[in-house]
Amino acid sequence: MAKDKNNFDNQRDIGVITKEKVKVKKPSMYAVVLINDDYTPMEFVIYVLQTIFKKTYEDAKKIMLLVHTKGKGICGVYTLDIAETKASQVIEFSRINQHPLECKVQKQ
Ligand code: TYC
Repeated sequence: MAKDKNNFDNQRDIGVITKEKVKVKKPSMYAVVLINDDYTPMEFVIYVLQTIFKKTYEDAKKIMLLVHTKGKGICGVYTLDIAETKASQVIEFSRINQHPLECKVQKQ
């Protein structure tokens, strides 16, 4: 094998050294926005925030009151599939319990 003084095999080690640049994009994030209404009981909204959005009672109450006074509010930010699943769970659970609670998914 023909090697030079640096132990480099001139016959075989030919070609272009390339450096692969792997680009990893962060996924787009989506907020689940809760909408106020005049009929859904406050305790029901708190329960929804605790069970579907894993909030503590105190945080759930704060979010509920914010939505109640401001008209809407973010209950969590997730990737699209998770945000859509949580929004569907809110609607389904509310309808089962005959409440008109609404929420929507909003791109961040
Ligand atoms: N406004 C409701 C009431 O007074 C409570 C409520 C809060 C409803 C937040 C919906 O997303 C909501 N009972």
